[in-house]
Amino acid sequence: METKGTATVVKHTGSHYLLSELPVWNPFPAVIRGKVRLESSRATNPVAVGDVIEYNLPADGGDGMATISRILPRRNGIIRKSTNLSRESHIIAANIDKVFLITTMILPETKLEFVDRFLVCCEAYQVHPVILVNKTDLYDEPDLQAMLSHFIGIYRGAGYQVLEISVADGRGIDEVKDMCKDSICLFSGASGVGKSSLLKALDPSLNPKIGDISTSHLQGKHTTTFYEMHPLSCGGFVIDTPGIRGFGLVDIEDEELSTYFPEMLKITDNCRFKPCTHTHEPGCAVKQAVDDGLISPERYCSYLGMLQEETKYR
Ligand SMILES: Nc1nc2c(ncn2[C@@H]2O[C@H](COP(=O)(O)OP(=O)(O)OP(=O)(O)O)[C@@H](O)[C@H]2O)c(=O)[nH]1
Ligand SMILES: [Mg+2]
Ligand SMILES: [Zn+2]
Repeated sequence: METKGTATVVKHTGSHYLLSELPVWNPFPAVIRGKVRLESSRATNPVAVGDVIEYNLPADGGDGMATISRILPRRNGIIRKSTNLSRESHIIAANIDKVFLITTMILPETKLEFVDRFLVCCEAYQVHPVILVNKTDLYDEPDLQAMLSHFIGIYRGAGYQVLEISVADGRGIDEVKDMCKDSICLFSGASGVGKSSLLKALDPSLNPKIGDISTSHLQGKHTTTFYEMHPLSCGGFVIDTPGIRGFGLVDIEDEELSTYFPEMLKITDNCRFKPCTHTHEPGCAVKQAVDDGLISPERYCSYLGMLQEETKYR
């Protein structure tokens, strides 16, 4: 007799998966035999960490490995294009309660365009983002302080939650712990920003691999290479991910793009033309808000960049 069950994918390493019957932590291996695909998906990896799946487990012999037989409908999913030019998309994770975008002002420097693209994807896929600025122990110099307050001003101004933390001196760690409780969270950001270090700070009994910063490139070394979920002793689950380099936008139409900028969405009803691309149209409320200093020029600039790129690659 076969056993059947429902479990969550907690790790994905190429062809193999680890499953656990959350909220119980009992990881066991599984494979996919044949095709298990979500309808209408162009994804290169059809099953992602966080997916809730049905599995079969043979009672006698075989390799004793569970087989994933069905993916249950997703609540949400973080998807990105493998490369800018590619039509293929890649599902990073599914059924996420909260995404922490971990950023740093230096070692490495997080670019605003990167943050904006990431946030657009969160909005598009209906995942709640929280921005963490890590390594605040390093920002004593006045120009770094200025950079930090500029950064925080932009994203709080756009309506996002931004928290200053330091794994090195413990600042903000308890707040992050509280936010992780009773939920499935995902850590994302460039290599070297401290995703795995933060995980370890939240639960010292965990032992994720932690890298260092390359002295020549001042960037991380892509230490974490798998998508993996970890149970926190304080409650909740965190998915640690490999550092991401770039972030292509998937399937977002020009007219739709500004709806993923919350500060633009709020006032777009006031534009004279509907729909309005907020580029050349007279009577545009968004352009007016940029002129009036109510929308940050950096965010607007990122918006224009994304519009252009979408056109270029379509
Ligand atoms: N000064 C300082 N260094 C930190 C802090 N947090 C992490 N680091 C250092 O940053 C380096 C990279 O940390 P990781 O945790 O491996 O970074 P990651 O984001 O997981 O990187 P990838 O796995 O490559 O994506 C390590 O040398 C950490 O010790 C911090 O708050 N302050
Ligand atoms: Mg890591
Ligand atoms: Zn407009």
